[in-house]
Amino acid sequence: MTEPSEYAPPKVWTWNKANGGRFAKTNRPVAGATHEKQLPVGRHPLQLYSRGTPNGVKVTIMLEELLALGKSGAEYDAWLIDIGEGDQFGSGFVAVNPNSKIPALLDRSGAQPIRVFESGAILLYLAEKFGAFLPSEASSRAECLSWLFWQMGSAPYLGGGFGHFYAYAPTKIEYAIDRFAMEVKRQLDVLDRRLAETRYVAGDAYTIADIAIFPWYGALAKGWQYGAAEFLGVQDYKHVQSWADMLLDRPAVKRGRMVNRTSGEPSSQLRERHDASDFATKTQDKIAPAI
Ligand SMILES: N[C@@H](CCC(=O)N[C@@H](CS)C(=O)NCC(=O)O)C(=O)O
Repeated sequence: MTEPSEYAPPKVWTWNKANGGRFAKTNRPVAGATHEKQLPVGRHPLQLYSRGTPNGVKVTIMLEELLALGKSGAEYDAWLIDIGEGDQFGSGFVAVNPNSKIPALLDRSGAQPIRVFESGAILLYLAEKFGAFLPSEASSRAECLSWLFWQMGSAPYLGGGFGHFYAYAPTKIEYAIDRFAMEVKRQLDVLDRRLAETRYVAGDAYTIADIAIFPWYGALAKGWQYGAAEFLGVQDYKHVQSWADMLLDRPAVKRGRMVNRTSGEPSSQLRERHDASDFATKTQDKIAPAI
């Protein structure tokens, strides 16, 4: 083990902006809006304010799956929220999500707009609204919700714990990386053992549990997260690998992964989505071709 730090916490913590590391520009110890800014509103019933991160992609996959099922009420405008520039602290965004994090959804299909924040709550809201991807029979429903909430409780250890200390922290702290690598490998094993027994996470049917888990643990298995594929030995989780490949074959998953994406191949980035035809005409390679 490397030398422990000499740091001794003071009696009372104070906000030292210079210590904020990679996210210093936006991280704050207080909530609320920093500036007045209204959100744009498009023509569809559902307005999504998001970005193509794992939490954002859960919702765009769900919406594309609903549309693929023929649920036309799931038509949506996906607006890009630049969380690196602090868009999540604009007054309009904070009114839709007081927690200032993407994704946030505004359902304008009824007499009064309904706001929904937290990706798990958004998946559940959409599943109930459209009667899809959530079993109605009690035991299958319980299994689906158990895995949905497993994801919501587990991913912060993967992202905020492992990903942060392995990829983003200004210094490599062995204790922190060890602690969270162990937990993430345990989580991958939980999922791998489950997927050895069942085709989808909650059983025979594809559900919001798969839609929630894939953008985090499928992406980790495919080596897209934190440059940590070899470090975590992700190839060893064979059932997670084949489940992720199966989901990746779904056209709605392919489309959902493109929405609000701002990095990677220009042809894979549909920064805003306002119409189904945008996938063919508005990706970055088409609207901002390289010179
Ligand atoms: N539990 C929340 C987490 C959302 C979240 O952490 N969003 C991140 C991007 S993936 C974000 O908006 N970060 C901006 C910030 O923290 O200021 C959910 O699942 O919706």
